[in-house]
Amino acid sequence: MNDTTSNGLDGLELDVAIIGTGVGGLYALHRARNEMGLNAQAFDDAGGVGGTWYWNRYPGCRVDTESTVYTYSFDMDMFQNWEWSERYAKQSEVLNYLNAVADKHDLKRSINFNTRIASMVWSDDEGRWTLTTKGGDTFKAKYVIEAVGLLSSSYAPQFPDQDKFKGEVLLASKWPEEEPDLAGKRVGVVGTGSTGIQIITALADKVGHLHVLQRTPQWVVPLGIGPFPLETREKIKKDPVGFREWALSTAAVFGFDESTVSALEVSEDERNRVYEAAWQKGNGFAFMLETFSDIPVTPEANKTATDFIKSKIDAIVKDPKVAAMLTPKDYYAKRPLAADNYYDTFNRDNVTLHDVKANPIERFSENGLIIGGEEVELDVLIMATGFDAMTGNYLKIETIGRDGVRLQDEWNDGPHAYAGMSIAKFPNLLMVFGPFSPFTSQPLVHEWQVQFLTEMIEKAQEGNGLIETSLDAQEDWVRVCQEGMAGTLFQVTDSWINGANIPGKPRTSMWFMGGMGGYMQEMNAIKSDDYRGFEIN
Ligand code: NA7
Repeated sequence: MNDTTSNGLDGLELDVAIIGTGVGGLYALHRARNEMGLNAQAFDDAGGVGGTWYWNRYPGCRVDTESTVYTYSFDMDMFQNWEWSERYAKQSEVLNYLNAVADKHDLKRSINFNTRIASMVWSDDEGRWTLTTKGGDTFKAKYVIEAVGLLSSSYAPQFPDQDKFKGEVLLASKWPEEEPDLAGKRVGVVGTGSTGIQIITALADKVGHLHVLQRTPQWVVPLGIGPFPLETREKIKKDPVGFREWALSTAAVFGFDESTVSALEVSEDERNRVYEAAWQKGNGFAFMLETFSDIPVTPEANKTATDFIKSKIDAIVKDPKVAAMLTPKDYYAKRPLAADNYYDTFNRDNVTLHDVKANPIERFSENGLIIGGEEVELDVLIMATGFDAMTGNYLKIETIGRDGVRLQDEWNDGPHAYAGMSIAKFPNLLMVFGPFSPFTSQPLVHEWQVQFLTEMIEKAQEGNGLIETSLDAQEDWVRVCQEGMAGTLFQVTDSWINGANIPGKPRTSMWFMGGMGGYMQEMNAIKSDDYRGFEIN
């Protein structure tokens, strides 16, 4: 529903334009308009708030991070009293929550939905950005906050002859609002990342036959779906501020303390006891980070985890050939995956696993797909093929900074940014969870960054209204981040974390690896040092 006609925005003059109304954008709007009294307006391509939770409504979609840390804390009353029904909220519940926040703080009257920002150009003379919508409207803003999403620029490879296919092709990340009826149908799923495994486990007992089209298997552990733990609710109700402080003090902000024990310093029995307990409890991030400290860092430690998961695959999957196909050959160092009963799903008679690396998807036929020369008949094909992560949405907007510099050229060899929030040569342009942000869960971190960057706007408003980033500070930040990532197995294992999932995308590091604690410490030092690396006047 992208608008290509005027949105009635021509001539608008704003203090702050916010692009995106997901978790980061909504809070940025609240801060700028409600708390700082600025003339702020937000813009979203979607027909409602929610960002990634607006678009990703595919079967089985839910957070796989504890709901507790999927909550804003700026509204302490909501933080303390919001009653999540499940340990991992379903997409509909997250969307309801974000709508409830937007309604309570009366945000929607300052949002233009169905409005895509196509370009923005900085003028030094005016000290303003000129933004143009896809519909051709042009307006100005002193500051732009891009809250465009880490994982929201969909990637959907095209297979030849799609026009010949009589069935339907659905993209998981742009799922139709009206739920398609898949009951009894022959359904194919391309992709076995976080999205694919949620769809596969949700649909296996609902469709006629499920064809899983797997290119690369991934290590999957149980999620532990269940009601929201009462004990946690009590803790939050009793001391919400303390709970938030604790969550932010952990390295990755996933709602648990990361382990400080090496997998290699304990006995095999102890290691297996720890892995078994984590397997029973569920949660992919906890399996990787709460069990031992060095799984994503040391190949030998990593192997202890993959040996354990492999033993589970072999025990659960009845057909040894299928078990072998499901067993990854690379490190457990992609974004960790979790879904309940994932491996059991492949024991079902109505589920067939295809290895589309060995037998590639060649093209569509009228009745399905030709895979390795054979026709697989399908009524529906679901593409769960991921995202152009981190940089994708920034690069979709033609962004011209000082002296005609194009963002697309500046990021040709990979992104360059300072503190995950700003870019040299692009004054007054601020990002929520931009490149080189901390490698963490997002909502509480978005909130922390929005607080930081809106305080910079506050300071600029007291002066000439200009926020700039030093090129030297930016390149130092990038170097430190790259060095941090180089010491991990994430960098050498193909995934969206390093850009390897998109053909032609430069493989690069895009993260601050010092944990949230390290990030806050660094950012607080930057602030006390008169916003070192930024020039605010
Ligand atoms: P991911 O994790 O990038 O997974 C995408 C999947 O799609 C992955 O299994 C890919 O296989 C597969 N893929 C991509 N292109 C093709 C083609 N051409 N043929 C066959 N298979 C293909 O994306 P998700 O949406 O699952 O998750 C992204 C994040 O969103 C997730 O981590 C959460 O944080 C939210 P490959 O591994 O490249 O061989």
